Amino acid sequence: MNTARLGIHSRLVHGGYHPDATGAVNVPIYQSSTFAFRNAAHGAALFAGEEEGYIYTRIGNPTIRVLEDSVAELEGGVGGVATSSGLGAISTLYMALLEMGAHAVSTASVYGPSRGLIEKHFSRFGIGASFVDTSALDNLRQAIRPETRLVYVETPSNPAMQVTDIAGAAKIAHDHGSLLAVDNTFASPYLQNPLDLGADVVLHSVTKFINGHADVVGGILVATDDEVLQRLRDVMVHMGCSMDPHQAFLVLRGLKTLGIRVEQAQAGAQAIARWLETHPKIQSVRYIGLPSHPQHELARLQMRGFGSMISFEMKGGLEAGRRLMNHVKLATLAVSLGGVETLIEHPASMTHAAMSRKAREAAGFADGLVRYSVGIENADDLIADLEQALEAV
Ligand code: LCS
Repeated sequence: MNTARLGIHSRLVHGGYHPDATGAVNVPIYQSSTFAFRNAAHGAALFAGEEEGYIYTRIGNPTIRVLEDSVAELEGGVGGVATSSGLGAISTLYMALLEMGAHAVSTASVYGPSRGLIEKHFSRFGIGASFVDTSALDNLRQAIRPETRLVYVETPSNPAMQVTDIAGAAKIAHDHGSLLAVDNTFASPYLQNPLDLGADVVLHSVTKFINGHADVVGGILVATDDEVLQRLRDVMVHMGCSMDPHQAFLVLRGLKTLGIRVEQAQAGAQAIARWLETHPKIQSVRYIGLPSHPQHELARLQMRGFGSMISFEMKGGLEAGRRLMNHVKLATLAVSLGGVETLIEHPASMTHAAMSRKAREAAGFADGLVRYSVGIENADDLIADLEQALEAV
């Protein structure tokens, strides 16, 4: 059944798979590393490349393929490549699109290791990168060089919550012969479809909203062009960062409820952000659903909702933030985000600790910034939890 014309919740439930010959309502976990070729004993002498089919799970697997097709359909791409982690997707992207001497321009406030991967590792192979605040397109325009091959944007960004104009970034990239890739992890395909706005590749850490249950690490890339998709798959297969069938099964289970989870979590986030903004111990709140957010209008234009990630700064800076994190009870002090449970963390000492303070400040977040990933608990309970923790600060 073609689900393309159905509503988003129907597409989330039915996209990519329909009961097979056994009638199994959910895709079976094809937990097999290798797949038999049909040989003469089975009536046909067909070997690799002579017929369509699965060969080896690192190259492709029926359970993983359903996840790839489902996310590709949701993102409006020609196909997907699932990976063992979000970083696996990002390293596949860099490796596929950059060569010695090439240059990338990236959002400064990306997930720390997405930046470290280029600065620490790809730089050893003669690949350069500039990290700029892409929420102002002029910065991106100025950072482009003749050898720029990739513009890499994370929007909304982690943890500064900056929003980049995807259509504008696509135009700048394309005018300079570069491709645009967007890390859509914070928005999820439920809220934002970068390929529809002109991006060439979209990627996710499916560890976050797409899976949504904090029990799987995984990633996925989706492209608009068959040739780019083949390059991505070829690199993934050679680097060996393939997903596992059981991992894919769990992500598919989470994907079905993406819409209702995001709706519940973002309603909570809106209420919590508004409440935080009025609290005397809070210096500033960055939630893209608040009119005070500098890119609130842009987010309204390119997204279908504002999501459930909030960053805020305490009046007492780092120490006050530490005390807050020590006193929350319902929210869990942990890295990661996008799950059904609310998580709180301190980027400067946790997710973005490898960046220098100078780089963090240039990326738009100070050491006192606290990141709060709203889950699907009752907003009243989360507010009460924050209230008692703030009293202890
Ligand atoms: N992209 C974004 C926007 C992320 O937030 C993360 C992980 C990744 C990519 C990498 O994905 P992974 O390999 O972990 O599946 N972000 C994390 C965070 O903020 N806390 O812990 C992980």
